[in-house]
Amino acid sequence: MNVFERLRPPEIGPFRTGAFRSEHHNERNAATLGVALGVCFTICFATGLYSHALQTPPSWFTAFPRPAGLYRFTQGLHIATGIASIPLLVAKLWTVYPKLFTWPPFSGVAQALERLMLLPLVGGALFLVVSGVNNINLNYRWYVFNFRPGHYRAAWITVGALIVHIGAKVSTTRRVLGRSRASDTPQPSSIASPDRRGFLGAVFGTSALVTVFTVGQTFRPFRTLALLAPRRPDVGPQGFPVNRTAVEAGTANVDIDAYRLTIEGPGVRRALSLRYDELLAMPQRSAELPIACVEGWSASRQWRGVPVRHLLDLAGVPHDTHVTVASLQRHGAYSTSELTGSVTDDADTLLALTVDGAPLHPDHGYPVRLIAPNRPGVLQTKWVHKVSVR
Ligand code: HEM
Ligand SMILES: Nc1nc2c(c(=O)[nH]1)N[C@H]1C(S)=C(S)[C@@H](COP(=O)(O)O)O[C@H]1N2
Ligand SMILES: [Mo]
Repeated sequence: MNVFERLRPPEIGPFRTGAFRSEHHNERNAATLGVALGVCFTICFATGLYSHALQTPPSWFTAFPRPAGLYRFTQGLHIATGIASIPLLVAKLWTVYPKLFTWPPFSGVAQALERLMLLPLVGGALFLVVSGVNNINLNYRWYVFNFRPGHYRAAWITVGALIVHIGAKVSTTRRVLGRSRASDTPQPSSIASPDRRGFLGAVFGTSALVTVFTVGQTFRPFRTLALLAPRRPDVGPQGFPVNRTAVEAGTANVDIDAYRLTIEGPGVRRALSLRYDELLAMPQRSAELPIACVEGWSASRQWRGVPVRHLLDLAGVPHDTHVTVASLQRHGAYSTSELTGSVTDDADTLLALTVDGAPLHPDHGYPVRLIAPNRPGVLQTKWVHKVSVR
């Protein structure tokens, strides 16, 4: 006799036989929701790794500036899919939670391990959505950890546990989902009742609704519906959002007569120091490019300014050179950003002076900001005053 059989818990509460009576706690619901969650998490993982690589490039990765709107799409998708997965996750956990009370809890070492892996799987999944939603709502104060490293590690842990989970459940999933599709014979009522379809319909419907009410933050046709989104892409100075204002950054009162943009460092042949009016008098280029915030909102604008490549040519800097752009903002993670040669050499990588035909609003980086194709918003440095070449 198995030790768990002898240690059988009393017939009370959730351990009673027949304690869970809802017909929705079934394998088909669990499998259907599992497949949907698997798809969502795979999309989140891939788009998240791309976002990570752009901000913290591993040695083998080089940012590519085209297509210009790719990051806008991948990060919009990350947030949309992440949010869509919340109702699915809640429903999935509700569907399977009676299994917590099955007895015996496991019948062998393999099953014990598989069930143990549910801890990182469930914990990691909950952590990802809670930390993610918290981050896009700008609740930074609430943090006891650093969002990016925490979310990043949780993603690896969750996906690792997910792979084990898929391995353990693939045959059950095939069995319960294959059956109804393959046959035209009538289904037993507990399996394909209108009620069961109603349950999944409600879950997927909720998921679709929360998506519709948030994607407007990046998908313009839905912008008026972005009721659940922290940002509306058309609200803010000059008609689009601001992440850190000039007052917050300490760059609100730039003395434009004293302002100089410098191109300097050991890598330049001729150091440059340019006044604002000299910049305005240089050859300008226009480009329509999005600000694509890592938090999922994005807004496409018409920018005009001096191509970074043009300034580097004047300074005698060869092509394919890595540069650092620095802001007048002294502190904070976004006060500088790195541009690889592939980005600096793109004709649309600009030090922008105007947006939609008007000088930049202080909150959007007056007098000069960086704007480059296919780049996370955090790297589109505002209030730029220096380009350093090593
Ligand atoms: C509601 C759900 C989610 C939301 C709102 C969310 C939000 C975010 C945000 C805002 C970022 C950008 C962070 C930054 O660079 O500052 C991010 C990055 C990332 N996310 Fe999510 N996320 C969610 C779910 C997930 C899931 C389910 C996974 C994986 C399975 C995932 C994996 C990642 C990864 C790997 C990164 C890159 C982190 C880094 O740059 O170090 N996320 N997420
Ligand atoms: N110097 C500086 N530049 C910055 C930031 C910042 O905090 N400081 N925030 C970045 C972030 S997170 C985004 S999304 C974009 C937003 O640009 P916007 O405020 O003009 O819309 O600016 C980026 N440039
Ligand atoms: Mo951002």
